[in-house]
Amino acid sequence: MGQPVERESGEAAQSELPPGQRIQRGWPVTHYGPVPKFRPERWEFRVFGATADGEKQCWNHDEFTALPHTTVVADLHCVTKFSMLGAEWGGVPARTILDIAPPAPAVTHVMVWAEYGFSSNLRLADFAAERTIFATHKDGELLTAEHGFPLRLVVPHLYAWKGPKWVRGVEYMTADRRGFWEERGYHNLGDPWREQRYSYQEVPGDGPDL
Ligand SMILES: Nc1nc2c(c(=O)[nH]1)N[C@H]1C(S)=C(S)[C@@H](COP(=O)(O)O)O[C@H]1N2
Ligand SMILES: [Mo]
Repeated sequence: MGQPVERESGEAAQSELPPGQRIQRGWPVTHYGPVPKFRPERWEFRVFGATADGEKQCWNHDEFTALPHTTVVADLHCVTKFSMLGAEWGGVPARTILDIAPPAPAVTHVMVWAEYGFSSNLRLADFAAERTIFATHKDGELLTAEHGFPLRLVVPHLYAWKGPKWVRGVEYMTADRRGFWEERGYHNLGDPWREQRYSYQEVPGDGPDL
């Protein structure tokens, strides 16, 4: 797809395979636990923790759906070694959330929370990256339940476990804390171009003590 593009992080061109990955035909479903049922009247997206004004902010489903949308073309790299290339994700950029619900200056990391307490931690810079998106659509179609409807995070430059399906909110944090898979043996940072798959590969500074 298109010409190779230089990226700040040294990330290779979009739709190139990171080391150790192979292309998967179709779109497999990969997650831990059951697929949650979507109840629109109970759904809300919450931003909490170290916000700039100390208040939490909530959007119901109609309000969240009304936020400005954009599209991002990005690959999905599962740590179990399959990749899906060139999907077009539609949704709300993470940067928009940072703009409308700004973090306090001391915030360094975020925890992205999903149904059933699933979570993943990200450095603020990874969350704020230009292509990080809360996706409602893939290739012009609403997400299906098993792929995260009504909302999933896509962090194009990290392994896919860093993008929770069935997202319900973001916690702003002033120190790093491990999320669900990061506590269970996956790398705290998860850069597929550096093959940061497992926590035993971490070097001091990559994450909080296990
Ligand atoms: N809530 C939740 N989100 C999750 C996971 C999970 O276990 N729970 N697994 C992650 C992993 S490991 C991958 S590879 C992708 C898979 O997304 P897909 O099923 O749409 O291909 O979802 C990610 N998001
Ligand atoms: Mo995965």
